[in-house]
Amino acid sequence: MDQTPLRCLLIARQGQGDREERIQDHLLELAELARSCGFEVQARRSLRRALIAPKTFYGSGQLEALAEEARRHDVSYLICNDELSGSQVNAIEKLTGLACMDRTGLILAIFEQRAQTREAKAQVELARCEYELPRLKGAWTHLERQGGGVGLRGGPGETQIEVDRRMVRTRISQLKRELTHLERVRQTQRQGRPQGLPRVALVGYTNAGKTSLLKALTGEGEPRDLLFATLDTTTRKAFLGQDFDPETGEATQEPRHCLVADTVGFIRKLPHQLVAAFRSTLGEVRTADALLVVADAAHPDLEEHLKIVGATLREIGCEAEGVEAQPRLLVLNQVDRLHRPQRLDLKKRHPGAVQSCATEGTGLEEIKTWLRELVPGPPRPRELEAWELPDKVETEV
Ligand SMILES: Nc1nc2c(ncn2[C@@H]2O[C@H](COP(=O)(O)OP(=O)(O)OP(=O)(O)O)[C@@H](O)[C@H]2O)c(=O)[nH]1
Ligand SMILES: [Mg+2]
Repeated sequence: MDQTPLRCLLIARQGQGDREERIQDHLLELAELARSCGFEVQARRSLRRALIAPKTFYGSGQLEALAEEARRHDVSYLICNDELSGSQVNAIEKLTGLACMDRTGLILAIFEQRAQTREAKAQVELARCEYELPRLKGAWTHLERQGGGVGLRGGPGETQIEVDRRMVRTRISQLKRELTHLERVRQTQRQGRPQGLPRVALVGYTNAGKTSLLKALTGEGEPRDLLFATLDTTTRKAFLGQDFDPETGEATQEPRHCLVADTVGFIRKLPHQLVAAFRSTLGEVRTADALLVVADAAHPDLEEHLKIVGATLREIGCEAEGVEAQPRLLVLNQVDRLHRPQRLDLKKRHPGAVQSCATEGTGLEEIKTWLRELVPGPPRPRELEAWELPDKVETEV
């Protein structure tokens, strides 16, 4: 995206059972996503609709009113909180004259902007192909530009859309092959890392402060106030200090270190195409010796964020209990933004958690002590918290 931010309107459907407050929360998060993608948000609107209009999802009356508002404010994009089909996007674009994107499309666009390494680029393109496949509408110029347009018609009777689908499927196979190869490279790198050091992964909701904590622990990392600032896993060595004999004051152990990996953040309704495509990057989380689960304690939706993190961890194969369960420490970060009574309340709700401020280094010693005790020693039993366990009805992530 170029320098001048594109203006957008954000909309979300409010069905009969949806609380206004919840829809507003979703619109706020959508606004954060839009900002992180480089958009300027003109306005957020919840549209009351008991039933979905099959053709345009939101109904032509409400959409025409929005188009009018957009014209007045020089808005060119309409970003929708709801998942739309390809034909609904087309119908909305035709009716309003605005470019239309749904939430998954927006998250994919952010990932596309951020992807730096070959692996991240391939993962994001795979997710994009999986997303576009059921949405193809005839011509897929993006692929044709990549030189795939020659001699592709598969004989009489094959329509343009069939050709396009075949091209996307071919690209998906290529990308999967490339990712399998890159996964092997990653495994070799993993084996090449200093042996014997415990590997710890920072996981959590996006913008919680994972990278800030990496920086506080290892001196490296570039925190940014953007959703999905980090896409690639970065592993750095952290110095955890040294144990001293309290009587003699002499060092009793070798200085302790561990490897800390920063990872891509989670979000509610993280597009399943992205979870699937990022499986190998997230393998760093699955194979880590321990997890530091970082959360923004000052966020009004903290408890929901934790539930989403718990569910996403299960989705990628990290269980909270059982023989394979990794030791976990909940790090309630950004407590500098809370008042004392709020911190006390938090302590009651999450007694086993460390309260931290990554930017000032508060809570760091407690985290380091916990990490130091990881080696050596058997896993320590602990009480599981509600967010780590599946609900009777699983939270939608
Ligand atoms: N006040 C305060 N701000 C913090 C703290 N920790 C992080 N931040 C800020 O929160 C924002 C996000 O921090 P990051 O460390 O980039 O968050 P992240 O979890 O790595 O985010 P993604 O990589 O985007 O998923 C940055 O602007 C940080 O400066 C904290 O303890 N207190
Ligand atoms: Mg980060």
